[in-house]
Amino acid sequence: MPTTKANDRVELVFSLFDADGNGVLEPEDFELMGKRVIAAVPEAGDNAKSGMLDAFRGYWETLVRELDADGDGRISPQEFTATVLDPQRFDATVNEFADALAAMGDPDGDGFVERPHFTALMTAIGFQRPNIDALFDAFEPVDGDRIPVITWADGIRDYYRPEKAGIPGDHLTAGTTR
Ligand SMILES: [Ca+2]
Ligand SMILES: [Ca+2]
Repeated sequence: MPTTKANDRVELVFSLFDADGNGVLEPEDFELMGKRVIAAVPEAGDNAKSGMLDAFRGYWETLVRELDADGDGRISPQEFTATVLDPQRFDATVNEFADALAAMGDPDGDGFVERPHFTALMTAIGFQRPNIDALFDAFEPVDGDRIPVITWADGIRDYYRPEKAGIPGDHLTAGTTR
């Protein structure tokens, strides 16, 4: 069974992915969020930016293929909850997304994500500042207030694992649900 924490994490993701706030996920949400996210790190390379947009589109395509139970071309909150029941269907998509987002956070390509880039990207996705700060701290930043790219990418993957609780990503849901 998914942990309560995993359910909280998925509920939060739904509310953020619904970028236009109309209560359902559609392709427009993913275009909107993709544009916001690439605007958050203007100095990122063109490859990182196009990879990020592709990852958002790929995310949507996987969601609608796997979860649109009533076939209306949109994902309702109820349809979305199935992501935690059968997560392996989303592994490849989450991997691509995690790598694309982490790459956006490392525009100089040194293998580390500095706090200002992390904060800008997570703010663009829609997370709240105290949660973002707590998550970055939980990743145990090293010299220069930065974290390895892989730490963040792995953290994103863990976020979607239904069996996980007590992970850094739980800092993102603190104070946002119930
Ligand atoms: Ca929407
Ligand atoms: Ca639907």
